[in-house]
Amino acid sequence: MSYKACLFDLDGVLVDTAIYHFKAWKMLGENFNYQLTEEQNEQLKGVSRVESLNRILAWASYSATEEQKEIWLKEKNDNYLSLISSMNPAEILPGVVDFLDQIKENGYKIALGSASKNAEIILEKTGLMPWFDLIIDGNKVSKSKPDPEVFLKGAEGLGFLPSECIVFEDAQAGVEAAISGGMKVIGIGDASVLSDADKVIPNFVGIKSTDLLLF
Ligand code: B16
Ligand code: MG
Repeated sequence: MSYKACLFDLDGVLVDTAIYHFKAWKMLGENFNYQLTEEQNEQLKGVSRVESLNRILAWASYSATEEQKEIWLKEKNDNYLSLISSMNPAEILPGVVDFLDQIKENGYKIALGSASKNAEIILEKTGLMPWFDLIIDGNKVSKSKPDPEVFLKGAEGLGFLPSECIVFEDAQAGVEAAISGGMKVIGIGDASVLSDADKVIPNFVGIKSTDLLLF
């Protein structure tokens, strides 16, 4: 298959913002005396903000009104925004810039497919924006991963069939989204967690655009 486009998840693939999400959710948990663990935070990767809050409240066995949830969603995001306010290009994950340079030079189109509503801020702060032909983020979709909407909109927006796109994802929900969208998916991280992906690589170090022909 000759691929025409690469669709990248953001958090955990291009930058590591999971640590900031974790800190911001932990701060929020103090409101209802709940201590979020790192293992639980793993299960929030790729999951939307609303769904993340619902999961945390369920773990805490805390039932909140819709009004209270709105207040807490804003509070969590305010905490998160202040934590990411000093992000910079040094926080781009290893090998990413070299790989983006190579695929751009070789004519592949590049899109973002992220659940985050803060994706554009992060791309600006880290200087990653110029590589992207299209941004599909949490503001542009109504269904979150594992629904394939974010990646299908990416393929359609670039003018390609799903089968012409390769998705790079670090979360199980995102891997499922790519598969149900009919796309090839490369997992970034731990092969035992991302076992449904077509291939798993630990990161982009040493990955070349010619590897796209082998995936
Ligand atoms: P926000 P991704 C996801 O981004 C994160 O992995 C997930 O932890 C977060 O809850 C979600 O974005 C929503 O983020 O609160 O910034 O809208 O991995 O899909 O790039
Ligand atoms: Mg991710």
